[in-house]
Amino acid sequence: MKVALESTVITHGLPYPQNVETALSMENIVRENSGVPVTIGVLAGKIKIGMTADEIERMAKEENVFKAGVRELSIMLAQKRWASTTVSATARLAYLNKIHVFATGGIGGVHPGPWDVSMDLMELSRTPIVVVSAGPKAILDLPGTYEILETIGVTVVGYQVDEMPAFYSRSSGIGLPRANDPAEIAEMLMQSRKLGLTNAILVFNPIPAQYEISNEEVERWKNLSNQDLADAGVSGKQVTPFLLARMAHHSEGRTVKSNRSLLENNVLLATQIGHEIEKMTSRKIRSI
Ligand code: PSU
Ligand code: MN
Repeated sequence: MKVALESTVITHGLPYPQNVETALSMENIVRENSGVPVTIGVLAGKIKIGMTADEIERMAKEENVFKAGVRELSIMLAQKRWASTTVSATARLAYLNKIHVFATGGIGGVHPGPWDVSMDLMELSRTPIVVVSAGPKAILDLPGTYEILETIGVTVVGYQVDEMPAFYSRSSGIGLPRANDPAEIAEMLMQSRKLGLTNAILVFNPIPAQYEISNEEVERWKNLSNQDLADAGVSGKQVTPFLLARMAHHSEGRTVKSNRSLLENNVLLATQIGHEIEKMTSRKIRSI
Protein backbone atom coordinates (compact mmCIF):
# COMPACT_ATOMS: atom_id res chain seq x y z
CA MET A 1 0.00 0.00 0.00
CA LYS A 2 1.57 3.23 -1.18
CA VAL A 3 1.38 6.68 0.41
CA ALA A 4 2.33 9.69 -1.72
CA LEU A 5 4.48 12.48 -0.27
CA GLU A 6 5.28 15.82 -1.90
CA SER A 7 8.71 17.36 -2.45
CA THR A 8 7.99 21.12 -2.36
CA VAL A 9 7.77 20.99 1.42
CA ILE A 10 11.38 19.73 1.26
CA THR A 11 12.72 22.33 -1.18
CA HIS A 12 10.62 25.37 -0.27
CA GLY A 13 8.78 24.65 2.98
CA LEU A 14 11.50 23.84 5.51
CA PRO A 15 15.12 24.92 5.95
CA TYR A 16 18.11 22.58 5.49
CA PRO A 17 18.85 20.20 7.28
CA GLN A 18 15.43 19.93 8.97
CA ASN A 19 13.90 19.39 5.52
CA VAL A 20 15.89 16.17 4.87
CA GLU A 21 15.35 14.92 8.42
CA THR A 22 11.61 15.50 8.15
CA ALA A 23 11.30 13.95 4.69
CA LEU A 24 13.13 10.79 5.81
CA SER A 25 11.24 10.60 9.06
CA MET A 26 7.93 10.85 7.15
CA GLU A 27 9.03 7.97 4.94
CA ASN A 28 9.94 5.91 8.02
CA ILE A 29 6.54 6.48 9.60
CA VAL A 30 4.89 5.00 6.51
CA ARG A 31 7.24 1.99 6.60
CA GLU A 32 6.78 1.41 10.34
CA ASN A 33 3.07 1.23 9.65
CA SER A 34 3.41 -1.36 6.88
CA GLY A 35 3.13 1.03 3.96
CA VAL A 36 5.40 2.08 1.10
CA PRO A 37 6.36 5.78 1.08
CA VAL A 38 6.46 7.37 -2.35
CA THR A 39 8.05 10.81 -2.42
CA ILE A 40 7.33 12.42 -5.78
CA GLY A 41 9.52 14.86 -7.72
CA VAL A 42 10.91 15.63 -11.18
CA LEU A 43 14.58 14.77 -11.70
CA ALA A 44 16.16 16.20 -14.84
CA GLY A 45 12.82 16.07 -16.65
CA LYS A 46 11.87 12.57 -15.46
CA ILE A 47 8.95 12.07 -13.10
CA LYS A 48 10.10 10.03 -10.12
CA ILE A 49 7.38 8.16 -8.24
CA GLY A 50 9.39 7.16 -5.17
CA MET A 51 12.60 9.16 -4.83
CA THR A 52 15.57 7.48 -3.14
CA ALA A 53 17.05 8.91 0.08
CA ASP A 54 20.01 10.22 -1.97
CA GLU A 55 17.68 11.98 -4.39
CA ILE A 56 15.76 13.54 -1.51
CA GLU A 57 19.01 14.75 0.06
CA ARG A 58 20.23 16.18 -3.25
CA MET A 59 16.99 18.03 -3.85
CA ALA A 60 16.95 19.36 -0.29
CA LYS A 61 20.45 20.85 -0.67
CA GLU A 62 20.02 22.25 -4.18
CA GLU A 63 19.29 25.99 -4.27
CA ASN A 64 17.65 26.28 -7.66
CA VAL A 65 15.05 23.56 -7.77
CA PHE A 66 11.86 24.80 -9.43
CA LYS A 67 8.64 24.66 -7.40
CA ALA A 68 6.25 23.00 -9.83
CA GLY A 69 2.50 23.07 -9.54
CA VAL A 70 0.46 20.93 -11.91
CA ARG A 71 0.45 23.59 -14.65
CA GLU A 72 4.25 23.74 -14.72
CA LEU A 73 4.85 19.99 -14.98
CA SER A 74 4.79 20.02 -18.78
CA ILE A 75 7.41 22.77 -18.86
CA MET A 76 9.69 20.84 -16.49
CA LEU A 77 9.39 17.69 -18.57
CA ALA A 78 9.93 19.40 -21.91
CA GLN A 79 12.96 21.31 -20.62
CA LYS A 80 14.37 18.36 -18.61
CA ARG A 81 14.49 20.41 -15.43
CA TRP A 82 14.74 19.52 -11.75
CA ALA A 83 11.54 20.36 -9.91
CA SER A 84 9.85 19.65 -6.64
CA THR A 85 6.12 19.02 -6.80
CA THR A 86 3.52 20.99 -4.83
CA VAL A 87 0.22 19.60 -3.55
CA SER A 88 -1.44 20.10 -6.95
CA ALA A 89 1.30 18.38 -8.97
CA THR A 90 1.80 15.59 -6.41
CA ALA A 91 -1.92 14.82 -6.18
CA ARG A 92 -2.18 14.52 -9.96
CA LEU A 93 0.93 12.32 -10.28
CA ALA A 94 -0.15 10.11 -7.38
CA TYR A 95 -3.58 9.59 -8.95
CA LEU A 96 -2.09 8.77 -12.36
CA ASN A 97 0.04 6.15 -10.58
CA LYS A 98 -2.95 4.57 -8.80
CA ILE A 99 -1.96 5.86 -5.38
CA HIS A 100 -5.10 6.70 -3.41
CA VAL A 101 -3.76 8.69 -0.49
CA PHE A 102 -1.37 11.60 -0.07
CA ALA A 103 -0.06 13.35 3.05
CA THR A 104 1.12 16.95 3.16
CA GLY A 105 1.48 19.76 5.71
CA GLY A 106 -0.67 22.68 4.69
CA ILE A 107 -2.54 23.08 1.44
CA GLY A 108 -2.24 26.29 -0.55
CA GLY A 109 -5.28 28.55 -0.69
CA VAL A 110 -6.42 32.14 -0.86
CA HIS A 111 -3.81 34.76 0.09
CA PRO A 112 -5.04 37.98 1.68
CA GLY A 113 -4.49 41.11 -0.42
CA PRO A 114 -4.06 41.17 -4.21
CA TRP A 115 -5.51 38.16 -6.08
CA ASP A 116 -3.37 35.10 -5.33
CA VAL A 117 -5.15 31.76 -5.13
CA SER A 118 -3.19 28.51 -5.13
CA MET A 119 -3.73 26.01 -7.93
CA ASP A 120 -3.86 23.37 -5.17
CA LEU A 121 -7.56 24.20 -4.79
CA MET A 122 -8.46 23.67 -8.46
CA GLU A 123 -6.58 20.40 -8.54
CA LEU A 124 -8.37 19.13 -5.43
CA SER A 125 -11.65 19.58 -7.33
CA ARG A 126 -10.61 17.26 -10.16
CA THR A 127 -8.44 14.54 -8.59
CA PRO A 128 -10.31 11.83 -6.66
CA ILE A 129 -7.83 10.83 -3.96
CA VAL A 130 -7.61 11.37 -0.19
CA VAL A 131 -5.38 14.28 0.84
CA VAL A 132 -4.42 14.65 4.51
CA SER A 133 -3.39 18.14 5.64
CA ALA A 134 -3.30 20.14 8.90
CA GLY A 135 -5.37 22.94 7.37
CA PRO A 136 -4.65 25.72 4.93
CA LYS A 137 -1.28 27.31 5.69
CA ALA A 138 -1.46 29.86 8.50
CA ILE A 139 -0.41 32.71 6.21
CA LEU A 140 -3.68 32.38 4.25
CA ASP A 141 -7.17 33.81 4.40
CA LEU A 142 -8.86 30.84 6.11
CA PRO A 143 -12.55 31.76 5.66
CA GLY A 144 -11.87 32.64 2.00
CA THR A 145 -10.08 29.34 1.43
CA TYR A 146 -12.89 27.36 3.06
CA GLU A 147 -15.50 29.11 0.91
CA ILE A 148 -13.65 28.37 -2.34
CA LEU A 149 -13.40 24.71 -1.35
CA GLU A 150 -17.19 24.77 -1.16
CA THR A 151 -17.61 26.54 -4.51
CA ILE A 152 -15.47 24.00 -6.37
CA GLY A 153 -17.04 21.00 -4.63
CA VAL A 154 -14.14 19.59 -2.62
CA THR A 155 -15.29 17.22 0.16
CA VAL A 156 -13.75 18.57 3.38
CA VAL A 157 -13.82 16.82 6.75
CA GLY A 158 -12.11 17.39 10.10
CA TYR A 159 -10.43 14.35 11.61
CA GLN A 160 -12.15 13.76 14.97
CA VAL A 161 -12.86 17.51 15.23
CA ASP A 162 -15.80 19.76 14.32
CA GLU A 163 -13.72 22.83 13.58
CA MET A 164 -11.27 23.48 10.76
CA PRO A 165 -7.70 23.29 12.10
CA ALA A 166 -5.46 26.21 11.18
CA PHE A 167 -2.07 24.54 10.51
CA TYR A 168 0.00 25.65 13.56
CA SER A 169 -3.11 25.75 15.75
CA ARG A 170 -6.02 23.36 16.24
CA SER A 171 -8.76 25.93 15.95
CA SER A 172 -10.01 28.49 13.44
CA GLY A 173 -13.62 29.08 14.52
CA ILE A 174 -14.79 27.64 11.18
CA GLY A 175 -17.08 24.64 11.57
CA LEU A 176 -16.90 21.62 9.25
CA PRO A 177 -18.20 18.02 9.03
CA ARG A 178 -16.44 15.49 11.25
CA ALA A 179 -14.85 12.20 10.22
CA ASN A 180 -14.52 9.65 13.00
CA ASP A 181 -12.03 7.05 11.83
CA PRO A 182 -9.83 6.00 8.89
CA ALA A 183 -12.35 3.43 7.62
CA GLU A 184 -15.04 6.09 7.36
CA ILE A 185 -12.76 8.30 5.27
CA ALA A 186 -11.87 5.40 2.97
CA GLU A 187 -15.59 4.75 2.56
CA MET A 188 -16.12 8.41 1.59
CA LEU A 189 -13.65 8.01 -1.27
CA MET A 190 -15.38 4.82 -2.44
CA GLN A 191 -18.80 6.49 -2.34
CA SER A 192 -17.55 9.62 -4.05
CA ARG A 193 -16.06 7.59 -6.90
CA LYS A 194 -19.29 5.58 -7.23
CA LEU A 195 -21.14 8.86 -7.68
CA GLY A 196 -18.79 9.65 -10.53
CA LEU A 197 -17.36 12.68 -8.73
CA THR A 198 -13.85 13.85 -9.47
CA ASN A 199 -13.05 15.80 -6.31
CA ALA A 200 -10.56 14.89 -3.60
CA ILE A 201 -11.56 14.00 -0.06
CA LEU A 202 -9.63 16.61 1.90
CA VAL A 203 -9.00 15.56 5.50
CA PHE A 204 -7.99 18.29 7.92
CA ASN A 205 -6.05 16.67 10.76
CA PRO A 206 -5.22 19.03 13.64
CA ILE A 207 -1.61 19.45 14.79
CA PRO A 208 -0.75 17.42 17.96
CA ALA A 209 -1.64 19.58 20.99
CA GLN A 210 1.91 19.69 22.39
CA TYR A 211 3.18 21.38 19.21
CA GLU A 212 0.28 23.78 18.85
CA ILE A 213 1.06 27.52 18.65
CA SER A 214 -1.57 29.98 19.85
CA ASN A 215 -3.45 32.01 17.25
CA GLU A 216 -2.19 35.22 18.92
CA GLU A 217 1.45 34.24 18.47
CA VAL A 218 0.86 33.12 14.89
CA GLU A 219 -0.91 36.40 14.18
CA ARG A 220 2.02 38.42 15.56
CA TRP A 221 4.63 36.57 13.46
CA LYS A 222 2.33 36.70 10.43
CA ASN A 223 2.06 40.48 10.65
CA LEU A 224 5.85 40.82 10.91
CA SER A 225 6.30 38.42 7.98
CA ASN A 226 3.74 40.24 5.83
CA GLN A 227 5.62 43.48 6.51
CA ASP A 228 8.84 41.77 5.37
CA LEU A 229 7.00 40.60 2.25
CA ALA A 230 5.90 44.13 1.38
CA ASP A 231 9.42 45.49 2.04
CA ALA A 232 11.05 42.82 -0.13
CA GLY A 233 8.51 43.24 -2.95
CA VAL A 234 8.19 39.47 -3.37
CA SER A 235 5.26 38.17 -5.45
CA GLY A 236 3.89 35.11 -7.28
CA LYS A 237 5.10 31.63 -6.43
CA GLN A 238 7.83 33.01 -4.14
CA VAL A 239 5.23 34.35 -1.69
CA THR A 240 4.55 31.12 0.22
CA PRO A 241 8.22 30.03 0.63
CA PHE A 242 9.22 33.59 1.60
CA LEU A 243 6.52 33.87 4.27
CA LEU A 244 7.27 30.40 5.71
CA ALA A 245 10.95 31.34 6.02
CA ARG A 246 10.10 34.64 7.72
CA MET A 247 7.71 32.86 10.11
CA ALA A 248 10.56 30.50 11.05
CA HIS A 249 12.79 33.52 11.67
CA HIS A 250 10.33 35.49 13.80
CA SER A 251 9.31 32.43 15.83
CA GLU A 252 12.97 31.43 16.40
CA GLY A 253 12.36 28.06 14.79
CA ARG A 254 9.13 27.16 16.58
CA THR A 255 7.12 27.06 13.35
CA VAL A 256 9.64 24.62 11.86
CA LYS A 257 9.24 22.22 14.81
CA SER A 258 5.47 22.48 14.59
CA ASN A 259 5.54 21.99 10.84
CA ARG A 260 7.54 18.78 11.26
CA SER A 261 5.20 17.47 13.93
CA LEU A 262 2.06 18.08 11.88
CA LEU A 263 3.62 16.51 8.79
CA GLU A 264 4.49 13.34 10.73
CA ASN A 265 1.03 13.26 12.27
CA ASN A 266 -0.57 13.55 8.82
CA VAL A 267 1.58 10.77 7.40
CA LEU A 268 0.45 8.39 10.12
CA LEU A 269 -3.22 9.10 9.43
CA ALA A 270 -2.72 8.88 5.66
CA THR A 271 -1.13 5.44 6.10
CA GLN A 272 -4.04 4.22 8.22
CA ILE A 273 -6.54 5.50 5.63
CA GLY A 274 -4.50 3.90 2.84
CA HIS A 275 -4.79 0.47 4.47
CA GLU A 276 -8.56 0.89 4.76
CA ILE A 277 -8.84 1.89 1.09
CA GLU A 278 -6.79 -1.13 0.13
CA LYS A 279 -9.06 -3.46 2.11
CA MET A 280 -12.11 -2.00 0.41
CA THR A 281 -10.71 -2.11 -3.11
CA SER A 282 -9.40 -5.68 -2.77
CA ARG A 283 -12.81 -6.79 -1.40
CA LYS A 284 -14.43 -5.25 -4.44
CA ILE A 285 -12.13 -7.04 -6.86
CA ARG A 286 -12.70 -10.42 -5.13
CA SER A 287 -16.46 -10.03 -5.26
CA ILE A 288 -16.60 -9.36 -9.02
N1 PSU B 1 2.84 22.35 3.33
C1 PSU B 1 3.84 22.75 4.16
N2 PSU B 1 4.83 23.52 3.61
C2 PSU B 1 4.84 23.85 2.27
C3 PSU B 1 3.80 23.40 1.40
C4 PSU B 1 2.82 22.66 2.00
O1 PSU B 1 3.81 22.43 5.36
O2 PSU B 1 5.78 24.50 1.82
C5 PSU B 1 3.81 23.73 -0.09
C6 PSU B 1 2.91 22.74 -0.83
O3 PSU B 1 3.67 22.13 -1.82
C7 PSU B 1 1.80 23.58 -1.42
C8 PSU B 1 2.52 24.87 -1.71
O4 PSU B 1 1.23 22.99 -2.56
O5 PSU B 1 3.33 25.03 -0.52
C9 PSU B 1 1.54 25.99 -1.98
O6 PSU B 1 2.19 27.03 -2.65
P1 PSU B 1 1.34 28.22 -3.35
O7 PSU B 1 0.69 28.93 -2.22
O8 PSU B 1 2.37 29.06 -4.07
O9 PSU B 1 0.39 27.55 -4.28
MN1 MN C 1 0.20 31.78 -5.43
